[in-house]
Amino acid sequence: MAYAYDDQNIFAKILRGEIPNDTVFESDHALAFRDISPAAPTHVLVIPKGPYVSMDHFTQEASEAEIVGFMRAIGEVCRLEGVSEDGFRAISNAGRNGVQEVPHLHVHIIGGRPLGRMLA
Ligand code: D5M
Repeated sequence: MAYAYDDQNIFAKILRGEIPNDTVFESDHALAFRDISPAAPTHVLVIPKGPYVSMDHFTQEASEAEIVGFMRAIGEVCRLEGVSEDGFRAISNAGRNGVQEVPHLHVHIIGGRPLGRMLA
């Protein structure tokens, strides 16, 4: 499947510095910032700096350095936010069925309170 990336999406604009964000962590390959509408005391979005729509797209087309950099950023955020010990949830919504609002790959890191079971 070919993926069309829309470079006018809001996270692309954040990466270009066109709109502000509350940055938690940044590296060569990833940016992490607070979700504008937090679902829990910790709610951080981790995004790759490259133009990828979803986890599927990313793991097909990104370099190993980008993939490693992105995954390491997720761990860094968990440690910086202090959610490693009590636990957290990492979610990446994709496409229509996944109800993805912003078509730039992002992982939600949610924690800081008991989250309950979630499989739907
Ligand atoms: O969720 C997209 C998430 O992105 C949603 O939780 C709101 C968040 N969002 C949207 N705009 C911004 C800005 N400007 N800053 C921070 N967070 C934002 P999904 O349904 O997974 O696509």
